[in-house]
Amino acid sequence: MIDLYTVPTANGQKVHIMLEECGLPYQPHLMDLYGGAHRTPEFKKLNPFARVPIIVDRDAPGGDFAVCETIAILEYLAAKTGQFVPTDPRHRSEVQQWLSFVSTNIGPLFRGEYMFANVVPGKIRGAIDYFVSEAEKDFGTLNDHLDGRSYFVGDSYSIADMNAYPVAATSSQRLPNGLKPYPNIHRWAKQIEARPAVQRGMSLFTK
Ligand SMILES: N[C@@H](CCC(=O)N[C@@H](CS)C(=O)NCC(=O)O)C(=O)O
Repeated sequence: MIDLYTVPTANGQKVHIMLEECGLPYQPHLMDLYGGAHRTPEFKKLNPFARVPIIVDRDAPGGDFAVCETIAILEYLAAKTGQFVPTDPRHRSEVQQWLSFVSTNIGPLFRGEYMFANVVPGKIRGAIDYFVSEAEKDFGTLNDHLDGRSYFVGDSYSIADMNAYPVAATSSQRLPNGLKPYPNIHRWAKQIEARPAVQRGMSLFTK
């Protein structure tokens, strides 16, 4: 059994999708971030970074194993199940490159936009516009890459697609024109969205 501590944001949804896709039994726990559930000493023993999502693998060899950071969780579950990562070193590296680009470049831009639009007092227009325009540039990069492709890497659905899909489906709603300027992302996302595991993962804690 895997315990999942999460919220239904893009980061959480990436892990929900992978857990649904790989078929491991898991128990989801909704975290009250506004109430500070992720900052309690008890939770920080599991995740010193005080963020979600995280998983705790109760069946790991050697005892309970907590995995923090979204792309590390995707990699762990792929390694544990032998699914959704290519074995060829070149393709494997490409998967890692797309994981990194989406999570370490695009993710923080949406965090910046969200913070300046909703949390930092004064709604600083210049800061919001900066984060949005940088995110739009990176969506342009994703759109160019997906031209003529069914998946991010090679001919197979992988954790690179699972990591990018919630950004395309959820985060893009915060861009002024959504996915309209990005027809290749839109086409690719429609295909990913048709997967039953993706639908289950995306709906966790949203109904
Ligand atoms: N680098 C982390 C970022 C995770 C993250 O920012 N999670 C948000 C929810 S989507 C969170 O826990 N926020 C609480 C906080 O920042 O205090 C990852 O990729 O998992």
